[in-house]
Amino acid sequence: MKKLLLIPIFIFVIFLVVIVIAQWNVAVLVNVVPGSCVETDNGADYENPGSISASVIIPNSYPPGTNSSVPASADDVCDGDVLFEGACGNTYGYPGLAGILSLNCSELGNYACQSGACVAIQPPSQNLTLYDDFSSGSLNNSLWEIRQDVEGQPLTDEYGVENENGNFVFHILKNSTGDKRTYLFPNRTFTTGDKFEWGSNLVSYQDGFAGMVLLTGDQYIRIGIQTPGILPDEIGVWHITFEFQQNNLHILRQSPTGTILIDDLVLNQQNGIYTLYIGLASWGPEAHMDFDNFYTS
Ligand SMILES: [Ca+2]
Ligand SMILES: [Ca+2]
Ligand SMILES: [Ca+2]
Repeated sequence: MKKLLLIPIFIFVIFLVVIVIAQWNVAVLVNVVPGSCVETDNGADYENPGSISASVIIPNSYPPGTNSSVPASADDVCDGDVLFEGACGNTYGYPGLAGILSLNCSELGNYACQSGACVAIQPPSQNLTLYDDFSSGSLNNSLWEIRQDVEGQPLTDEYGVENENGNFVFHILKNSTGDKRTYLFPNRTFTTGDKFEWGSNLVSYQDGFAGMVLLTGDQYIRIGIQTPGILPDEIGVWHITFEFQQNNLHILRQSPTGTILIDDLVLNQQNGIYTLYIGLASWGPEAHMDFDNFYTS
């Protein structure tokens, strides 16, 4: 009986390895009620966070030879740079199998595991140095302040440095009614020649929200980075660059799927002195963004 089971398991594993090219390993493999396995992404799909659920078959100790089934589910999760990915065997012609596979995202090249998927890391522009990646696990008060919007709305329900899937980030979450906003405020000024880059991870949202940057100091501009219906609102890590040029604020946004958006905003003063608020405004029921990997010139 056991030998019979091992053969399809072996074929299933080999088939996965061949089909996705990446170095998947099998963490868990179980027999499921045929056809009961469903998942929200596409099998061994490292690019998209997903979840899997199935009726798992458990042999009964008595009477011998009989089985029970129990419902089970799992989300794709990260442990450091290792992705644990649920996959249904029916995607690969094995409706009676389901597995949790693991993949070290760094083996794909310039990838890291973030929020249940392997995502491409955007290398920082040349000549930039790390400002903060929150790897200390707490907010460095010499580098940052947490601020309300200059318009005075209350702070969001959650904010602070948190470990999200093995990586410390600055986490902002709003999950109650009302218009709430939280910003990270770098304790430094910017002027002509300065650059500031970061990763802005739009994790989830329902209805009204905006990833926002406020330019303050010698000029005041409210800058929407992501917002549904007006600006792109792709889920995932956005790579944002602010470059202060002579009388011009050059903004580059690279979306998770690689779309590049460039904006140039007129700065009225020559070599003005500016500060930045970087954060999230939400007036819908839920919005979650994480900020990480700030680089500066
Ligand atoms: Ca999957
Ligand atoms: Ca996946
Ligand atoms: Ca980090």
